[in-house]
Amino acid sequence: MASRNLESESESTCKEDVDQLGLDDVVKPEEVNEDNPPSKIVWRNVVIFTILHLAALYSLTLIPRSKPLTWAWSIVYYMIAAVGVTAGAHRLWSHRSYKAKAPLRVLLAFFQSAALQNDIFDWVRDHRVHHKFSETDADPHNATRGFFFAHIGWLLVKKHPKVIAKGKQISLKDLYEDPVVMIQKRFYKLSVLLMCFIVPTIVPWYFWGETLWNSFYLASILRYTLVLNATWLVNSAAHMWGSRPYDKTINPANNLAVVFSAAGEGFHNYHHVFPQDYATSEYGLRFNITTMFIDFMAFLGLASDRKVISSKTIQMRKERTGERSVKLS
Ligand code: ST9
Ligand code: ZN
Ligand code: ZN
Repeated sequence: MASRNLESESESTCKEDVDQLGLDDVVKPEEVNEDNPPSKIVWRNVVIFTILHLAALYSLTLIPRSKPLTWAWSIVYYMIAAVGVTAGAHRLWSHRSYKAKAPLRVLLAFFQSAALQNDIFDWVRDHRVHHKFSETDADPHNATRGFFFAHIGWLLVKKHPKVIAKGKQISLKDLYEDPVVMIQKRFYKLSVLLMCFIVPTIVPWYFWGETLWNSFYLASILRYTLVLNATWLVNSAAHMWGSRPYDKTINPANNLAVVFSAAGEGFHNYHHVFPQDYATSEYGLRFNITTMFIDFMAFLGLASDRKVISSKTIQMRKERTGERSVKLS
């Protein structure tokens, strides 16, 4: 775990506690919101997501009829896709909270394709807009429009024009300059076919004789649907329920259930206050599989420059704006 000690020389400290992407400088709703145009439903997506969730329910009936190794593989593959989103699309590419060498970036791009959540480029663009314009019309999954909209509803309707207008103001230069991101974008459909559907289905069939039917429904469909919902919970549940130790004036909250389901990404009050911290949490490795993964990659020499917020800055912020804030005398 990278040190939060002010004396540490290897990682960033108090003076670098400012997010260079400017995502901790949040725009207020009154600066963005206007009369809401009615949302236009995209029926194609409604049909696809309905079928997907029905298929996931059907997959549950196959669990007693499949091999335990297939269950284990589905869980492992859940983690692979999760890490592609958390360590890859989120902490590396959206927030640049650490640096990754080319082999790790390639691995994370493949893992991110296993999650089928749009390519890295689109994912990062929407996520940066989410941080900068949080809880406004320009926030793609604006949680002030309710749990359903923040969870899945935003993928079932046309985007609010403000999302696209404000999104054009966000700098994406670093993404254009990263060949791994641009190549993944170019071959995204192929990589999804391979990583989200073919690889998870073939492995149990080839290595331990599982039926292709069971493999497909458990390791691909059920696993994909669960990863999707765990990710969406960060946008919905963790923008509504939980504690706000760092800033009680914002909606994002620390939600322990989401911490567990989303590989350590549920410390969302912390994350919106300090988006540049590679651990997305004050508590380092605790409950944080993604931070463990990044630390392991640093141990292998594939990750470096893990940014952490100093304990002093965290404490000062807690006292100034946290839920149980204590005024300094
Ligand atoms: C999915 C994403 O599920 C999930 C992301 C969740 C993020 C969570 C973050 C939480 C923190 C991290 C925690 C991780 C935890 C992980 C745990 C894991 C266990 N700025 O999009 P279009 C342009 S995806 C600027 O068609 P419509 C765009 O380039 C699921 N510009 O908008 C285009 O321009 P051009 C699978 C933007 O027509 C034009 O606008 N994917 C922006 O309104 C139109 O773009 C799907 O199901 C922007 N922000 O359609 C696909 N956005 O024409 C779902 C867009 O020039 N998406 N533009 O090319 C869609 O079908 C459509 O996007 C739509 C909107 C219907 C939703
Ligand atoms: Zn958020
Ligand atoms: Zn973020």
